[in-house]
Amino acid sequence: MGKTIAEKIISAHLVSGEMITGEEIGIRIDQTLTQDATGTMAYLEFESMGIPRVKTEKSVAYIDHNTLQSGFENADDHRYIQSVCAKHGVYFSRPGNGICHQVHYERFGKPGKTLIGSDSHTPTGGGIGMLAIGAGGMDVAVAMGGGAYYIPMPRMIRVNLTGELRPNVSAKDIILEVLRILSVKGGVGAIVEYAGPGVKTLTVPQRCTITNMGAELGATSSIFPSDEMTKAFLKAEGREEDWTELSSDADAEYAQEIDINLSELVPLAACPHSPDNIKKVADLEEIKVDQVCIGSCTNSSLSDMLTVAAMLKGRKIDDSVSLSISPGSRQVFSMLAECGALTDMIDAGARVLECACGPCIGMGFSPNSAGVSLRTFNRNFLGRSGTKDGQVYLVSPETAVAAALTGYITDPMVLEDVEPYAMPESFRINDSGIIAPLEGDEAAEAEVLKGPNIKPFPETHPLEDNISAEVILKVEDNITTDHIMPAGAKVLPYRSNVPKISEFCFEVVDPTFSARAKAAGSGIIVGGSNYGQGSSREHAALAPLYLGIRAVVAKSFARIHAANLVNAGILPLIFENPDDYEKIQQGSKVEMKNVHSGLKEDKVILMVDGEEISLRMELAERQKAMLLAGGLLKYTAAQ
Ligand code: MIC
Ligand code: SF4
Repeated sequence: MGKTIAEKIISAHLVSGEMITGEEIGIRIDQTLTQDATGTMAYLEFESMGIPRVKTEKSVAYIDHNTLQSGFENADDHRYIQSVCAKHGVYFSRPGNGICHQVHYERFGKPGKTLIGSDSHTPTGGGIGMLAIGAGGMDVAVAMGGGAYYIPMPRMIRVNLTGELRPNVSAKDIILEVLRILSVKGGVGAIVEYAGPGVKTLTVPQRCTITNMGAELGATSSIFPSDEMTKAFLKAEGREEDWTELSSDADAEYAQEIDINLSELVPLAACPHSPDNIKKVADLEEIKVDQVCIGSCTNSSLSDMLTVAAMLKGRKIDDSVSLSISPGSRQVFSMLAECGALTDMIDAGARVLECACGPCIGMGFSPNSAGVSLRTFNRNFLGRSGTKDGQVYLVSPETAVAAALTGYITDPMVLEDVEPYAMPESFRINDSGIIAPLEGDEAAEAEVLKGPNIKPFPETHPLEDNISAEVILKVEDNITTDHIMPAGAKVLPYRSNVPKISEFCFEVVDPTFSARAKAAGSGIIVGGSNYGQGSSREHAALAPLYLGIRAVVAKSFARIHAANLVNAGILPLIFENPDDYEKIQQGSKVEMKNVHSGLKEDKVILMVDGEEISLRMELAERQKAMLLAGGLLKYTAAQ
């Protein structure tokens, strides 16, 4: 039988398991990336393994999230990451050099290679034909140490693209259409491959917009073939030698297929507060807009920025709208400056921000009260913008500019056509924002600098045989890691300080959660389906761990979060019968006996108010051993 692109890469990197859908496989990892908000933990975890130098082909640390330095905390964390990277063989991308995913595909990504990153949008790299997967910081630490990365073998979804996008319709509209069809749960356990004649009409940056936001499908990854378009991109980046051709076999088999005719697509928007709440932009035109933000790892490439500049050129944004533009990388920024496009943006009234995540992670630029914000980003979860009642719509750069100019949500197809972007023959290459690690004695003698904000990893516990606990919180379907562990300018500086950041755990859902959990000493959380979707932040497991959470019982889990729970030694359990969700209330006292023997049968009985509820486990043998050892770090140390 023929293979899909992902199956080819997996089979070339397989170190354990069989490629049977749902079975755990271990794959060798060629490259890793971290960003600063998850990176401090990942490097503390790497240091605790006592391995002098990373064993990957390339590992890169980016500083792009916590770039607002309103106290010593973020600056201390940046200095720690820089020093630990210099010592242990990791390339360091300085603050201001750009957003990790954008810089990584520009400067480091290679078709056919495996990449894991401590950020859920790592699959962006699938746009150049990498198998790129988001993971928890601990998994990245283990991969840097040469360990394999474990996932359930994904099923394969194929999206057949035909036709060609019309003017002012964008790659963003393609992924919004996929989200409309599949929803935020539709990609769980899957790799989404893009195929068909429409593929060759899409440039690498357009492909990366699509693979980036594939994270919102819950997918393990998304991938495009590596073809002439990929070759031209790598050549323009001065890296033609990194190109290899990659495509699926004609007789490869897929679990599901979707057809999208690009010629029929129209501008779309993801309405508040979920990336799959999709409507046609043309149907939203009465809505007044307060703020427009252009950028993020989804839409900050040179092509996106040149489109934006062309639409703004010689015009002025509406007086009622505040517009921010964050170019994705120093390369993009400097090329905008060089060709004058930056001037067009500034003259039109944009506030040009640093090349960083910025407003996407609530680092400034929060909208006004109940403000409508159109963003070219990938997530619009409740409260993520920093304004709890902010109304965030996710749109293409074209739709974003149309709103900035008119003050209302406006279909860009009614505006003048934007000239299609032609990729330059060569990009401006200046890697001065990337610092290579030290070598030899210099590395061995180098000091690692830790500020007072960096606190040790919280204590994990071997799984108890009898768990008796209170239900501290009961939540609904689609709870995101932004609900569990909010980000934003106020909270992010404590990413290296779990005791402190735990005070904010579930703040948007129930501000009393943290204090109640701590007082109870031992608790469980009850969730609905797709619990833990979104960000890869392992703090969404570490904070509950610190607050005494022993298990999470849900209808279903998102992949990265479920893995993070196990890594932290917290037991994820699934209702055998989803209707039993109704039988457990917040505040109930529950008991689970003989959990250890339950591990062997993948099930356990939970007693609540004299009733028995059957729970099942979806755990690989390795994960069971990890839980018994008290999490991934203790398990790895014991090996
Ligand atoms: C996000 O987009 O939610 C983040 C912030 O990049 C996270 C990582 C984090 O929380 O630090 C992600 O996507 O994994
Ligand atoms: Fe940064 Fe936003 Fe991308 Fe996350 S989604 S990496 S916060 S730009």
